[in-house]
Amino acid sequence: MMKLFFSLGPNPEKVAFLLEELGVAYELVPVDTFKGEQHGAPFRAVNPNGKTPALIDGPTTMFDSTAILLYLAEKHGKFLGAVEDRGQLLSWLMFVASGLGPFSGQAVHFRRMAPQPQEYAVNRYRRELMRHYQVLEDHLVGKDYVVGGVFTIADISAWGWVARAEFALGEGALQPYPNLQAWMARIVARPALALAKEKGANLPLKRDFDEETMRALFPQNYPLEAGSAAAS
Ligand SMILES: N[C@@H](CCC(=O)N[C@@H](CS)C(=O)NCC(=O)O)C(=O)O
Repeated sequence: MMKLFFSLGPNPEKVAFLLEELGVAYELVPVDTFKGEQHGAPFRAVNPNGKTPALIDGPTTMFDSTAILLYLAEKHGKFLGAVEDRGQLLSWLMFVASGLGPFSGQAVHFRRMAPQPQEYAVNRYRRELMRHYQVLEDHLVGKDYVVGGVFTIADISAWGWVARAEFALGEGALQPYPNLQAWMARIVARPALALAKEKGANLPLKRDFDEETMRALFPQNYPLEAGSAAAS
C-alpha cells in the first residue's frame, strides 16, 4: 500500500485530498514536525529535504507536494484536465509551487512567528501574497475552476494555502476577492476533502507550540549544532 508521510500543513494535506479524490488505499505515516522528526535520519532517507509530504509507492519514493500531485494524477489519469490545457495546468501548478506557497509561508512566518517584529518583511510578504490572490481573482472571472472549467490538481494545489488566508493575513483576508471566495466554497464542499481532513485530525501529532517546536521548525534562531541533521 502507498505510504504518505504526513504532518498537519497545506502541502501534505493537498496530497491526502487527492488520494481521497482518487479513492485509492494509502497509509498515513505521521512525521511529527513539531517534535523535529523531519530532521531525523529515518525520514531524511525518504525525503532528503526534510519536509512533508513524501510518498512511497512500491519502488518509487518521492517528495514535494507538486511532484506528488502530478505523479498520482498521471498514474491514475485523473484530475489533469484536457490535454490541450496541459500548459495551463503546469503554469498554475508552478504559480502555486514557486509563488503562492512560498509567499504564504513567509507571510505567516513574519506576521506570527518571527522573534522580533519585522515591519519591512511583514509588508513585503503580505503585499506579495495579496498580489498572488489578485492574480487568481482576475483569472477566475467567469470560471468555476482554475484550469479548463474542470476540477484538477491545480485546484487542489491552490486550495492548500488559500484555505489558510486568514492565518497568513488575518481576519477577512479573502474579502476583497469574491471570485476566489466562490471558488474556495466549491472546493471545500468536496466530500474527499472532509475525509482527508478527518484522517489527518485523528493522527497522534503534537499540537503544543513550545520551545521544542520552535527549535524544530525554525532552527535558524538557534546556534548550529555540529553534525545535526537540522544543521545540514
Ligand atoms: N515545496 C514543498 C514544501 C514542503 C513544506 O514546507 N512542508 C512543511 C509542511 S506544510 C514542513 O514539512 N515543515 C516542516 C519544516 O519546515 O521543518 C512541498 O510543496 O511539498
